[in-house]
Amino acid sequence: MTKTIENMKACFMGLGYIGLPTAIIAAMNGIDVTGVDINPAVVDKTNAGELHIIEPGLGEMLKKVIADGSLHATTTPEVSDAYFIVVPTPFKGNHEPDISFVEAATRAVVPFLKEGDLFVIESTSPVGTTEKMAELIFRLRPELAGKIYIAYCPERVLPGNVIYELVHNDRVIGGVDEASTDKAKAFYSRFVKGELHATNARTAEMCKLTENSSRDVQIAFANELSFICDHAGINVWELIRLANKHPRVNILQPGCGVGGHCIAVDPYFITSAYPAEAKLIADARRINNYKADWCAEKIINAILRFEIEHNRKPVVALMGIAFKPDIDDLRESPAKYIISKVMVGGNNSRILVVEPNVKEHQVFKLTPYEEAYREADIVAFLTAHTPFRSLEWDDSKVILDFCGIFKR
Ligand code: SAJ
Repeated sequence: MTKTIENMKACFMGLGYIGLPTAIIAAMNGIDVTGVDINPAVVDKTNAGELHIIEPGLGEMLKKVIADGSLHATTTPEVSDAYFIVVPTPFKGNHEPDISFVEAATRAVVPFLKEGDLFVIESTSPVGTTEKMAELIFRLRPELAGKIYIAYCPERVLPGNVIYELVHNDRVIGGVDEASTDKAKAFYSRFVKGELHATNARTAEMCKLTENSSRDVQIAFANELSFICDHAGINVWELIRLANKHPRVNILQPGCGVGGHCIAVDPYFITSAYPAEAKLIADARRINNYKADWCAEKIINAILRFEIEHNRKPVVALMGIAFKPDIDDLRESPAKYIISKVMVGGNNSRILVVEPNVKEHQVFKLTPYEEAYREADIVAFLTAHTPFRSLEWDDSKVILDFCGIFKR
């Protein structure tokens, strides 16, 4: 006999930035949760009630679900009624998606599957992945064909606001058949207050890729405007502010490029599969990647010009390493890429690297932001961290404001 949703046991494969918070929220809602991660350090830390990721408010929730036994972590799956694949899907050198983690996690749960179980992929995946994993499951366990429920349900949460968004965002759920969609909807309705929109697995997979590609294209438009305005002698920030006064125009903000693990990655899952059709999406990727090189070149040129004009090397402040404002996540950051390029091309100038959201960095020696701003001849703003906005414009410095701190 299959269990009802009320007394379900769930197994989350992957305790990262999405898997861990989802496992915690499920456990908070009366589900008996096993959290699985291949990294024993993550498992030990989680069982000790300590967060290995940074997410406001989540630490107390983890302590509670560990203390009351509704969540425990392990390195191998356990018999459950529902399995969730929440592992990374990076891309390979040629921008082809790498679904090997999804496949490995699927293979790991296959021996535990039994009639009536639910199997859901949350990892961002190329179109067709859920069907592929269904084929894999039935190849290894043919007796389960037609007897388990398989669906795709992408996450949409914004790091930093995960607890709220996991509960309140609408979600798209696509099963390999209607019964699977219904079963997955019943599970998510235990803790999601947003609407649950039913579709098929391929559409749900494409929906996730579409959301992040849409944002990438919109940011590329803003970055392209920044190139045009630089040539035309127009303040791009003022331009966008004014254009956005139109009731049907909503342009995003230029920056020093697009970073993180989602927006700079997911569009490739479309362009690699549909190269003939996905022209605009591919161009947006190129524009947003080029923006970081363009910023690095601007800084290096400013350094060389300063040397010629002042007959000495400038002090250069590079403000922000994180991939977006007010977070401490430095991975896949265009700012970090720019800093590395300037370190190489900056003609041995003294370079002060600033990142107020982290205490120390393995490679860069960090300088407090006010001190760096005071000492520098050239200041490049790479990430729009809130504290930078308290600095005052200084005419004696060369200021390269790539992320709109002063909007001048
Ligand atoms: N950025 C700009 N200009 C803007 C907005 C963002 O240059 O106007 C840059 C940021 O600085 C950053 C990059 O884009 O480098 C991405 O930041 P983000 O805040 O747009 O997105 P992420 O990567 O933190 O999270 C996105 C979200 N997706 C969408 O907004 C469509 C989130 O909802 C997803 O859950 C997440 O990707 C994911 O995991 O896929």
